[in-house]
Amino acid sequence: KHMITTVTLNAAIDKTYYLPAFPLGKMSRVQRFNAAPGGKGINVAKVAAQLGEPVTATGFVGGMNGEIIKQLLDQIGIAHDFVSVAGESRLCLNILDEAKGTSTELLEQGPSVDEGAQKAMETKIRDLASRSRIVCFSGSLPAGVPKDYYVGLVAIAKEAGAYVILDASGDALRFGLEAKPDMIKPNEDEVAALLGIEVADEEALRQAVETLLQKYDMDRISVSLGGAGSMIAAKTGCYRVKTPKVDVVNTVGCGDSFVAGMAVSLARGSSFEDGLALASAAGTSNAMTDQAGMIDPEVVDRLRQQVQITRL
Ligand code: TA6
Repeated sequence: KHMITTVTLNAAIDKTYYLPAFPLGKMSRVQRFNAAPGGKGINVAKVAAQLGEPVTATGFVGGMNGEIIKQLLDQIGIAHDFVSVAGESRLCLNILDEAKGTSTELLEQGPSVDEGAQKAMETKIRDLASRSRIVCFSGSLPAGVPKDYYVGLVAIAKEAGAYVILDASGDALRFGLEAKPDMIKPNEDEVAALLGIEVADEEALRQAVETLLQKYDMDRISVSLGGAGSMIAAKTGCYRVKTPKVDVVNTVGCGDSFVAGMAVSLARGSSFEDGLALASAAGTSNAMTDQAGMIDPEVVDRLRQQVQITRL
């Protein structure tokens, strides 16, 4: 079994507007836009598929937007197995101001998920995880589910024998940690918040991630440092990863692309360092494209050879 399953509890249509300028309080006509199936887990699925690994996307979808999300996934050949809910899946809008190079995200709340659907998801995860090597849970929790909803789902996936990646933030991450996922991808602020400390510099960050890793008996913790690369703690030590400088077009979805690279390398049984290079290259390649969850496999191949990994 080497399939990857991605879980997006609040699936979305990611709509990107490309504007030469974005004057606030003024009317703009949108000449160029793109609509894609999105939400963090679906972005992970798209990038894993582009890297050539079999993947199944699950999560909650609802209404016409839910139908569109499934159709868009069909069009790009990604297998999916969602739980349907009442209400309408959300639209996540990313407005790229091409002059300023800024990205403004407007994320709808999405549908509320009732108890019946919550239970149905537990059954779905049990089934998919038993056939998967890796299960990635990504993104915020939808309305209607308890704050600790990830705890039960992560536990089910682990019991079924899958390697579990949890990419969430705030309470969803804090509670989810109790089920001891194998990997998490918090940012610096989240690391500080989880431990209730301040993280002033990279040395403090190293100590903090190592503490977290031991506390929850995890396999690895990756902390993105944006254009400066990332830091990753694993059982064998802590590493600083530097990625090559590139022309950044759109950073939305870089974290998801990193997770996808990690999941692919774990599914393939690659070495730790090769996996780290692939994940970092996938994240960087995503930043060079104008769509979230989009990479260029040839660029990834070139970049992964330029990723520098130093043991701290
Ligand atoms: O990581 C980027 C992104 O996937 C956007 O494309 C958008 O769909 C958003 O995240 C959703 O994040 P959330 O945490 O609310 O699921």
